[in-house]
Amino acid sequence: MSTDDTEPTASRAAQPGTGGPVTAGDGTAAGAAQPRSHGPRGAVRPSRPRDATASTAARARSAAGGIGGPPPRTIRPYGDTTGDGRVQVSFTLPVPFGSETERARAEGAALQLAAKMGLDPAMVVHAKGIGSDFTFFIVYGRVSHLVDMSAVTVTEREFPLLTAQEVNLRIRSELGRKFVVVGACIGTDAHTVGIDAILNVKGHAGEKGLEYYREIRVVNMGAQVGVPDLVARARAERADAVLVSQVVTQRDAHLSNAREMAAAFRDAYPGGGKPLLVVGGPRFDPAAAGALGVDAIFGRGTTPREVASYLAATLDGATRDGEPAHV
Ligand code: B12
Repeated sequence: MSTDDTEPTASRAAQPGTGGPVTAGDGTAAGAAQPRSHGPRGAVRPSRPRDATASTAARARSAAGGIGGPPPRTIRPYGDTTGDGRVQVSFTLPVPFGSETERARAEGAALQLAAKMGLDPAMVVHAKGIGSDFTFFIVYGRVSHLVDMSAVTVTEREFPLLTAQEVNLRIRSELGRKFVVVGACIGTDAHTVGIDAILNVKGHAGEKGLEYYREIRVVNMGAQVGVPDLVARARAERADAVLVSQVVTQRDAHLSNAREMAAAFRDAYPGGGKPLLVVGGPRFDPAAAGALGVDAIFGRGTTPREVASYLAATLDGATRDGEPAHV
């Protein structure tokens, strides 16, 4: 992050410090990383941050903000008092937390990291050993970075949210038969709660799952399904859409599995007509569908109705023998 995104030094110095049991010795802020968008639920999703254009001084002036009046253009985090810049972060370091010396070293390591992340001052408010070699920390501190609200952009949902009746009607009128969905967790992933939340009739967040929709036929293959088995089942069922869940993201397994799945379907349907490929899970970036070779990505907090509405929206002009129309 450029220094243009932080407060002027004078303003920073005017802020009172928190003090506390252990504070960062190294006040050098290397700059905090920009957060990635993980595509929260709802009609709008934040897109990646773009460079701010306003001057530092103008942003610092509007940073004060306040209650009443127009919403401030530039804002800071709020911990104890409005705009004090206080944030809380948690992380684990591979350091022991046994003896008194180990604990002191562990907290020192956490504070060094916090300082490099731009927290100044920072204090360890919680530390707990995890096994013999790891320590979990919660660090509370002040960041000097500003959020330029004028640079925040959101992506509107590109399809209307329909009721179950509207989805059924759309399928009946556009397809004249049931819409077939094949779902699975692929690779070694055994986290079925997410895909079940979307597919099972009991649903999620007060909404019934796709099994509830009269015009949708659901085949739920469950956990740890191999890509070849998924492709074979999708073919056998003449699937209109394949819904894949990936929750484990260690070593970016969710990305490589999604790419592998997309490639396998491309190979299996060389003449076109492959089912819609939809992946979901809490750590996907919904903007990455194209890069992964799938048609859509749904992130954390997705509800069944959103998915059903998306599937219905793809039906315009879709035929089994041609490429489905995408939203
Ligand atoms: C329950 C759980 C388990 C259960 C799973 C039971 C089951 N049948 O699913 C059990 C105990 C088996 C388990 C095992 C493991 N787990 Co676990 N588990 C969890 C836990 C606590 C909750 C996950 C969950 O159910 N969330 C609720 C659902 C509803 O949310 P969701 O999955 O995000 O789904 C929503 C959206 O993402 C989206 N969505 C999801 N999929 C799809 C698909 C489509 C098509 C669409 C449209 C939408 C969609 O819609 C859903 C509804 O909104 C999480 C931690 C957490 N709090 O999230 C860890 C967690 C996922 N597990 C983790 C780990 C590491 C493991 C193990 C490797 C542990 C181990 N060392 O053995 C094993 C792996 C097993 C395996 N082979 O996969 C890590 C994953 C880390 C990572 N990011 O890679 C987590 C994050 C815990 C952690 N912080 O370390 N786990």
